[in-house]
Amino acid sequence: MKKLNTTLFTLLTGMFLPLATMAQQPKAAGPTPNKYQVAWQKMEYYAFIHFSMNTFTDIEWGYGDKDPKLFNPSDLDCRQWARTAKEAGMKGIILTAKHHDGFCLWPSKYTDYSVKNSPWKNGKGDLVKELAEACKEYGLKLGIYLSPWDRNNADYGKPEYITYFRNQLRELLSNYGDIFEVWFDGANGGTGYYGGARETRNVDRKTYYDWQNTFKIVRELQPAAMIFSDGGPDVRWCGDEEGWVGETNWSLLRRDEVWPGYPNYQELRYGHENGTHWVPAEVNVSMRPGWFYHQSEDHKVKTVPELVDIYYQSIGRNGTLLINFPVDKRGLIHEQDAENIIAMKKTIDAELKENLASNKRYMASNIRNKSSNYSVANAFDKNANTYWATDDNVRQANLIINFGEKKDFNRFLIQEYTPLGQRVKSFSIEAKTADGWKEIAKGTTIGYKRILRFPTVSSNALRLNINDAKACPLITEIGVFNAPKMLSAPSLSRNKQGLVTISVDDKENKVFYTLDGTNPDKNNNSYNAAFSLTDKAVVKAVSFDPSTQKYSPVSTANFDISRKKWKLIDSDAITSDLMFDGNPATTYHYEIKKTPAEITVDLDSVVNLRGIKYMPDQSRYPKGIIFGYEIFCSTDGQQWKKVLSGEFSNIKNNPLEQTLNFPAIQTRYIRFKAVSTTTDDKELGIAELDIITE
Ligand code: FUL
Ligand code: CA
Repeated sequence: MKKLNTTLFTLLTGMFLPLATMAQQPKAAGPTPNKYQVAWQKMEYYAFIHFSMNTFTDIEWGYGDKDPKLFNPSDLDCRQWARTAKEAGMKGIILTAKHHDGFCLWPSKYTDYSVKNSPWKNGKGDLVKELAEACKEYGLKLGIYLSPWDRNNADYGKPEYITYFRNQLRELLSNYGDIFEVWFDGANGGTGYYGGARETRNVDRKTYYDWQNTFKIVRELQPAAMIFSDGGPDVRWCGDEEGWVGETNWSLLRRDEVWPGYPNYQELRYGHENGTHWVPAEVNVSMRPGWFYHQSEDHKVKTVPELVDIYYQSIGRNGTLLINFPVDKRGLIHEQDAENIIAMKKTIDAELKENLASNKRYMASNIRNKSSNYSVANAFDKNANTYWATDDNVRQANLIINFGEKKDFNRFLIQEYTPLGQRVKSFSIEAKTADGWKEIAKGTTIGYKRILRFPTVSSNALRLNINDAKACPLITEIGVFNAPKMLSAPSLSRNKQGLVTISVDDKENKVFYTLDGTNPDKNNNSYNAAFSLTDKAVVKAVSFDPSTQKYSPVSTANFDISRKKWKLIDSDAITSDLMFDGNPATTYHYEIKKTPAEITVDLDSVVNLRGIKYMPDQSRYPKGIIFGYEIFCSTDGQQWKKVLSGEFSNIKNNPLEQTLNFPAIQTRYIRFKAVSTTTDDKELGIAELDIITE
């Protein structure tokens, strides 16, 4: 009997204890992620590869008519892609198995328009397979991009194409192991080759693809895979291709209102607060302006500070980050792209290295049922399954972290326990000062992860205020960090008026400069505001972190005589000053009235000229780049002397600033003749024009 009693007791408590804790457990609030979405979000950061026929034809959107023989990488190495992604801290790679031009990187049974008719590996290659193997070797997951739009296929626009599309989807989801994400682009329909028809085919983006039945194929063959499109169903587009998602970012969406090609796509940047489904945002952005490789963009690889901003504007705003590598004609990630992305990863690791808030004294305004199951310590234990929670009725709460001594900090990281929904609508953080609590920064939504950046604060304590929430807040992780200052070389520019501006990436650093050619340090001129420099001078500048006494690399600018009084002759365009403003991003567009076009500049006084600097239009689709040129000089604007002629040999592929040198000549007027241009635009696009004097 006694035995039975104990057994009964154990049985009963065994039944009731979990029930008792369960009763305390918060209920889900609104839509919640499924377990695959939870696992996917933890990947945070993965690579995109755009590589296909377009790589060889130097375009972004292939028409679908190019010969498969053009696809011929010389040194293709998927292991180099995987190694780079791994070193950059990424967790997977998504490949453009088929882009809009319809060319397939795997030997699809259903078309001849694929690698099997290319010279690469004598038509025996399978790029999806090679990448799948490389990913496996490096412990990365594989995803595929299969463009719904197919500008090669003769049936595009007809019902038959849907069968073709689904057959290809089946091939990709059956033969290459686990697929973590299937990427369906929103660009659909338009002009194309279409098996030779060469016409425009528009489709009803909402109905043509019968998406629901296409999604079923993914569920059947790869149940764990995320389906990406403008409106999910599992992952949504972030609404831009620049590398950011809204500061307010709900992982919720009124999903039934959105479809691939959705016109109000800007909403996707913020999600829908009253969304009906869990559809988190993914931020897709390329290392370069284009998605595909173009040699002409070799000098436009995103810099480390730009990539760091992208990190905070995506992962730091409740998004995942999908960074694209435009693999080059060799079949490799370009060295510069690899270097910058790895440096970005190292920078972020250093910025978020030591959590100053762990193992400190905490005090919360409310703890759920006063239970240790929901204690504040749960928000500092690095365990994604435990969290600090409040009582159900709470919508405002605060938590104080007492550092025990003065600490410097400039980053705040916070995560919600999203398996029970996204709740917080507004929060702020404060630092304790001699005059009480002072606000440092604030935010709206949190979600899976939110990171705030702010100027360095020195304080003994930090207070987090949850100011509004849809339901009681559940906070799974909090971090406070002191990111080291970014010490990248300053950038220097001088405008037409002769004002020199020195800018640095980290505004908390000090800047020092010299005008005599020596390397600057903290004993030299300290830069506080733009200064006037009308003479010819070499300006050298450094950025300096007072807390570590470290310097950035030195930047040097050779400014010649000021362009203040320069005038463009034969043109009344005020915008001509755009080529004298020291800003590469602004361009003067000179309308070509007669060919060859020429522009004449009056320097206002006679100088001893020995060179010219010309920077073509730096925009993504530059206009009127000068190829063949002639330079003339004159002291009176009547008598001209030709001083140089030639070609800017690689300017189309590499549109950098060009420098021309010639024996010194006295001149007041310069005539720059465009003997030929790289395209037959009706204008010349000149970003900057400058001179070199003796
Ligand atoms: C876009 C496409 O049209 C681009 O070519 C690229 O694939 C990008 C990721 O998505 O919508
Ligand atoms: Ca300019």
